[in-house]
Amino acid sequence: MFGSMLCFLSSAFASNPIINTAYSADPSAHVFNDRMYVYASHDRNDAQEFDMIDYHVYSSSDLRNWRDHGIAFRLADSTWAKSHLWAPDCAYKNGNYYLYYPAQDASGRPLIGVAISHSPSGPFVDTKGPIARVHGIDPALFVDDDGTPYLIWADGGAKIARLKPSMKELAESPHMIDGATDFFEGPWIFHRNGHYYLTYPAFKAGGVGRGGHGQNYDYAISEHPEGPYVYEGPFTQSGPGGDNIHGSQVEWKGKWYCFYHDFSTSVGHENQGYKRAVKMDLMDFSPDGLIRPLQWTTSGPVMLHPIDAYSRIEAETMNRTDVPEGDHAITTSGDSSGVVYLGPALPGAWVEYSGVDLHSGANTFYMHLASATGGGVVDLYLDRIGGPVAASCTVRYTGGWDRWTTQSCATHLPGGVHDLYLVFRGEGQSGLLNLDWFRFSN
Ligand code: FUB
Repeated sequence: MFGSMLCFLSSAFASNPIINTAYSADPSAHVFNDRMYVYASHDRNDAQEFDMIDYHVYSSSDLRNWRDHGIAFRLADSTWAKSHLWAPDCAYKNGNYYLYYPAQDASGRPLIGVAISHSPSGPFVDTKGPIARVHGIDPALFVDDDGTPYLIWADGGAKIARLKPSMKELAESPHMIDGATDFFEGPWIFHRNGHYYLTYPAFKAGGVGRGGHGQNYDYAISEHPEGPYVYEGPFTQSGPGGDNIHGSQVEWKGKWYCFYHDFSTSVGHENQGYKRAVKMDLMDFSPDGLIRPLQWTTSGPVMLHPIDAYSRIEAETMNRTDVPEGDHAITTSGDSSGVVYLGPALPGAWVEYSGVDLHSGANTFYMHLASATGGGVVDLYLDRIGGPVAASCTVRYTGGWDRWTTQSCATHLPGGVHDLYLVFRGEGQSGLLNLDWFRFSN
């Protein structure tokens, strides 16, 4: 097992991709209730094309550990969509969160629907029918400082229209945005220092195509959200694995971040072109407001604050696990009551929680878990796997995969802030345990 940990160790401290429990793409990021939320496309492990069927929502308070909130909306939840749940976005208005999703209807037309929730993480309930007068894909919502909402989407160019306060109807006829030179898809608007920025994946000389030249990620600037915009050119381009790039830009606590996807975790896999990975990096602007070339990193941005080990930590809020389809990967699941948990944990799977503050030390480790098998052993490592095991906790049978119980074990962990790794050990190819949450005490 540890032989194959070597590549993991060499990338210690990495936080990109930010989503590891599944392939993901097209991140639309928003700050809601002092957390960063990401609404992303979900590329299935067995994807043969972009024929997606559901969305997960992700969020983080520290920009290092990301919570997978589970399935927030399914194709089957739509009143009209039949296939291809592509790049989504979300907006808040008057106590409701509105999920905008593009999909194909029964005739194969690309249209855009709206689903509503009282929570930014869903689940979202569909409103009847797609938005009238909108044909296209890749909806993005821009709410201006005065509260005016705009819907932007891709339909042979970047289109825009104001929305009515209902957030489900256009307040004006859609029109093409002027100045989006080389536009391909995935428009996004943000406002900074009095300027409106339109960003979008763009045609690149040589064309788009698998194994081809990929896309540029271009931008243009205007004094009004609806344009006209002045084209500025690319600030980055599609990354490892080529093909498309698509994302969003958002400010939080005085810093600007760019979310995007690449194909770095599926290079060499069958159908890699449909298996993407969401990343984020710090953005930089010149004094005159131009976007400086985006530096892709594996480290990602600085973690905003440590996690309190003495508080309940949702097991599905992690920095990393092995890449999707990796031998040591772990994913998330949800039960019928809406509880999202980590699991089933297979022997050899590992998960990393970054920046866990153990205060003066920890003498007890509590896990809220379920196991229909022997449960195996959870080994705890601090700061790296491969060094001494910090603690080993034996898990007991709980009576079933949905029989949740809290089990504890004695630990003698030092104080301070550490990266915590849980490694699952035991016999049982159908899984050792499901882990809902954990915490420590002194
Ligand atoms: O994820 C499916 C499609 O691929 C998106 O809608 C496009 O923007 C491209 O990223």
